[in-house]
Amino acid sequence: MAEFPKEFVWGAATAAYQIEGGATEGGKGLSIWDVFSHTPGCTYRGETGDVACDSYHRWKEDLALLQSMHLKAYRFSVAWTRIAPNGGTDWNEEGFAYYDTLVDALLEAGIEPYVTLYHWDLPQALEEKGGWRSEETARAFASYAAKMAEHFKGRVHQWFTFNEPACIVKMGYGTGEHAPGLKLPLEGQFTCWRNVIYAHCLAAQELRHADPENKVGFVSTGRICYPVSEAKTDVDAARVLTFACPDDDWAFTHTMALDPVCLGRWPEPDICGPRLAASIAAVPQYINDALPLGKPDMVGLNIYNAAPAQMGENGPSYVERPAGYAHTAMNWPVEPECLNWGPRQMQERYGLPMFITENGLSCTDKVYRDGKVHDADRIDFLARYLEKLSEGIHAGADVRGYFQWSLLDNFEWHSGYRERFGLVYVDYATGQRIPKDSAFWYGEVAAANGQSI
Ligand code: IFM
Repeated sequence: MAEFPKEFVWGAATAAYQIEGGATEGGKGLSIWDVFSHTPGCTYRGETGDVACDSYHRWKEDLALLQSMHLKAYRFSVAWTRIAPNGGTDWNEEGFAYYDTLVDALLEAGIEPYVTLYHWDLPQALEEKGGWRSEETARAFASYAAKMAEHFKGRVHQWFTFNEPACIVKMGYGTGEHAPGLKLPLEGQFTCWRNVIYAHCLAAQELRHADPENKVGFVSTGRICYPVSEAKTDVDAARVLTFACPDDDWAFTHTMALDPVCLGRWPEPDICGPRLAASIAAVPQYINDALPLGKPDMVGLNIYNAAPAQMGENGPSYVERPAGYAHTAMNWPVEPECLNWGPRQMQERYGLPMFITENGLSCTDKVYRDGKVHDADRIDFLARYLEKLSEGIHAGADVRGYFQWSLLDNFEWHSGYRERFGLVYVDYATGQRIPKDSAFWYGEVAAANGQSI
């Protein structure tokens, strides 16, 4: 049994490059993902987002799906290159027109748009001038945010600036698994990091300036550790491991994303590795001065799993999962406690309203002989996770809403179309959408504000 606050927001999430297609239509410019996915060897089977779910043309079907699930909120991202094809201030009217139509139709249907301004598809023209290695990109992002806020004033009030700096920086500029595919040392990655944070702060100021009613959010992902027992020692151990930022594992932490924007300062040196601490100490003063501008009205948390932890003889330590532990098609562990302890730990440290901006799983979904998609694994996963989220809320975490990742099966970055995360199955050959069993189930959950779980 799960219980959620009365005004709890139930939604689903997507991102532009993963669903839209229309890669060269409507005056859109090239993004780093257009270039990266077309570079041999960079994605699974060379797959690209050129067509993806074709939502650029089929968005009405997607809207109907949201309505059929009784969802009152849709988190989607805007392709920066539709609005500013070269990343500058040559605005593209056709790009605005596409999102105008979508936003107006959502509002008409009583579905609130939660707009993410950056879900990884940097204009290639900006990458060629240094990408996130350059502060100019932060300033370009702020101009884009200002223009978006002005254009959508009165229609969009919920804005997330960035989705997951960990993936933008670590995977894009560290391991090179994501666009633009660079492999910089820690110091170079940190320059990108601080520029993303700076961009958020400048953009937050623009969004608020355009309309004081705008709510500004920032979406983080990273390591969460949960205690193996309620004992205070284990609870403390899990918290320490969640927020630690060692040199070999600092990017996938909520600390590095949320301390600067929520607390207006970087993590303390004693929880950072020495190279990271040195990079933090060298941040230019004007960036540090801008941090307080970035304080979000809502913290977005993308939470998929967590690691068990305890207080060992030598201090906080990880606990090995049992043999044969449950995992998803993508091999991510199934760990419902993440939605209980994650938000509680974030509540303690940041004390701000939160949204679960992503949660879900990939399954080996297929169309059965009866023409339906029976994804019992997804239903079981979501029920377990939502029960734990409800527990976390009752324990004091101020979580205002939940966005399922994802509305549709879509282009899963370097994994191409191999992973299916959707509530709705997409036949990529035809674009046909088939709501999975979980879509019907989630629709009932949303309609009953979680009480059907
Ligand atoms: O598909 C991604 C999304 O773009 C960002 N968060 C994680 C999802 C699943 O990998």
